Amino acid sequence: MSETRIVLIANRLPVRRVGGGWETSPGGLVSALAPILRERAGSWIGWTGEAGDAPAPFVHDGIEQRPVPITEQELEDYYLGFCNGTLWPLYHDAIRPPEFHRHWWRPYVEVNRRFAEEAARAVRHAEIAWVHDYQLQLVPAMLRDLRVGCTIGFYLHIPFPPVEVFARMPWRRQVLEGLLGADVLAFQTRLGRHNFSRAARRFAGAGGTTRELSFRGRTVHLQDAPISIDTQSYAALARTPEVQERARRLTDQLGSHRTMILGVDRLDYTKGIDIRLRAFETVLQRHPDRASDLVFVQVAVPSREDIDEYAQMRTDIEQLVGRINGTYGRPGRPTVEYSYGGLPPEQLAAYYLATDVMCVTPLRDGMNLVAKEYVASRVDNDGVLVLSEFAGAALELRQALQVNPYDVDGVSDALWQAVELDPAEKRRRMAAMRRQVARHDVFAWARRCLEALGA
Ligand code: GDG
Repeated sequence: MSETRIVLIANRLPVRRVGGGWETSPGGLVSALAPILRERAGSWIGWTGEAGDAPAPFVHDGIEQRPVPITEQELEDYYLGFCNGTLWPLYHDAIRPPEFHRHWWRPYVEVNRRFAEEAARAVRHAEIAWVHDYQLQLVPAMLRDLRVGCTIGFYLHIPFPPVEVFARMPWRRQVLEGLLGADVLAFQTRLGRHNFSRAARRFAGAGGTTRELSFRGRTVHLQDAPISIDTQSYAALARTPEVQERARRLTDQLGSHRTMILGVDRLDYTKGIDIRLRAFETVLQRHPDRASDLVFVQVAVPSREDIDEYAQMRTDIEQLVGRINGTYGRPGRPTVEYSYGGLPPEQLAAYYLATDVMCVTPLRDGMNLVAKEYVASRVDNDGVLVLSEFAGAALELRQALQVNPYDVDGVSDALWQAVELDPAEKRRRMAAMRRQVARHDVFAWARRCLEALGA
């Protein structure tokens, strides 16, 4: 790799305000890119998480942070509205009806322009601007129009939907033209890349193939690059005496004779939390004599609570938990242990390590890092992963018990199969999946993306 300077543009900065200062937000993307940006004197452009005026650029942990301001009203219309009420459901197979409002679209354009202008101030000729995710799809073309002469990359973290679904969007041409401003567009999966290529040819007049499009006299390269995790650090955390002790304590608390099934997700309708609970209820109905041997732990991380849809979903899930516990649990011994809130990383690692079965059942998911983190944490080669075939991760984690999350009976069968799986078979499957995530970690992902950008 050469040492070309990189400017990363994402909705959020990799830091958050704590007291009077800033602290780095945890996460795979930040840990993979921070060393690269630091080495190459790079910058990160993004929002601080607080509405209103933005602070002046500052350096944190060796990386220049360039905050972009977002107003309260824009948060409503750009972020909760267009990003999460229009694009998020549309790109996840329209599993909730996307809403199309012109008063959401306009702020999306304005905020994208602000990010592009900030990028143009930060990046110079022959350097690389790397734009991330669905909040900023117009930035590549806007930045190109500002004629900086940099190389422009774009990475989409969520799925790109089939052309029939994408076709509904009133601003489909503008979004495609925005993306086609990039030199390299990267997707989580081959399917995303193919869907995009079709949409670009159908609605934006691009020519070419699923690998390379020609658009307004330029070539746009399409790539699939499945994102991953810092595998080593998950494995190392799982090996610490502290996490091992926490895992033992958790097993004791839940009852060491009970088989633990775990779900960990942002509380989002794409994640299929309700379906897996109904599948678990079906297991209990079919095997009532085993009900006291099973416990389902669901960690639901609060997300987008200001959107009605999400508040309603929380109520529905909590009712379902109540129903299952009312039928199969007893006071002080619930069958579903549900918590609404996040866990500190060491506790999450202990949950991964203690659980017998990990249940990941999104109806559609760009990748799903939780599935990979679980595998990376199983340094004992134990545990079973039940995984939706509609998560990007399913293409790599072939030895998981794969399910169609729309099929409640099928998920229920897989859960039961997981509970009863032969120990040698478990080890064989887990060892194969661990090799996969060890080889294809987030550092390999970053190298692959940056190589395509000539970095
Ligand atoms: C989007 C795409 C794509 C969760 N609960 C806790 C916690 N987490 C962490 C997990 C994981 C992350 O949050 C969730 O990542 P996912 O990939 O599962 O899902 P999204 O948030 O929807 O992410 C997705 C991803 O972008 C990357 O491209 O894979 O498809 O939708 O890292 O560990 N972390 C802690 N406590 C919790 O309770 N500490």
